[in-house]
Amino acid sequence: MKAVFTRPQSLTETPMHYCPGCTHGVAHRLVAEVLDELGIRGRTIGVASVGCSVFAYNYFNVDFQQAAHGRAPAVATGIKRVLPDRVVFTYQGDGDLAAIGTAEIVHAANRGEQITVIFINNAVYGMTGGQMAPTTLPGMRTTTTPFGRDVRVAGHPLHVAEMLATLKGVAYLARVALCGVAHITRAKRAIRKAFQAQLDGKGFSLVEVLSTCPVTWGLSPIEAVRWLEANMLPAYPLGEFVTSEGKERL
Ligand SMILES: Cc1ncc(C[n+]2csc(CCOP(=O)(O)OP(=O)(O)O)c2C)c(N)n1
Ligand code: SF4
Repeated sequence: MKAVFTRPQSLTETPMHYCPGCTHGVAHRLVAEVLDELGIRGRTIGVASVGCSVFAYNYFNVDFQQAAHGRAPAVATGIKRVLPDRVVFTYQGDGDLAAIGTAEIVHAANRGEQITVIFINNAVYGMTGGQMAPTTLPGMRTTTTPFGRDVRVAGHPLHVAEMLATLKGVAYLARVALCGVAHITRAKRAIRKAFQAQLDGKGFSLVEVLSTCPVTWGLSPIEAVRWLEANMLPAYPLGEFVTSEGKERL
């Protein structure tokens, strides 16, 4: 019988703990498929952040290091500098990367560290109950903005991809979304290019992945995907912001 669906070698058989409909699992699978296809599983080291993806080390079948909240790019920098022949990536949520770890990500990108960052933007702090994150949309209700995010009080959403795209150390940078097959296919292509940039020694690479958090958004999995399409896509334009070839289509 022809196998049409198999588990990537770069994922363990551990059942994931994510809530139904959460796209963390989709993002994990895309990263794992890319590691398999590039043939780099045996020399890849992941760095897990704090947040819902804290247990990523249980799911990826590669060596993993846990970092304190926001510090994953600094830990990844150390690993890569000591072991330059390894492929090093971080997997971070928006609370982790864009709030507590803002300094780490900016400086790692600016230094052009040869690491790859998978940045999950689900517009909230998922693990701790759905508080406002830097990426929360204006007017969006969260547990700390129960009447909707008021930008006069809470500031404007942070556009991480656009912000980091201005830095010279960045070799590849894209924003993708996990809503629908076409978007997921493009997301995988971007993740592959990000790892390839590291393999080619070109510098820092990052893929911002617009993701769902159905539980803290208070929506069903399908409603959450539609909400992402209707609200996050207009606020966070997709595409490649930095490539070695200049701007191009995914
Ligand atoms: C230094 C530090 N500050 C705060 C926390 C509490 N904390 C754990 S997870 C989390 C939110 C993570 O949210 P995000 O990074 O958006 O990831 P998600 O859970 O949405 O995937 C917070 C604030 C912590 N563990 N360590
Ligand atoms: S709380 Fe949100 S981000 Fe965390 S596992 Fe559940 S759906 Fe996913």
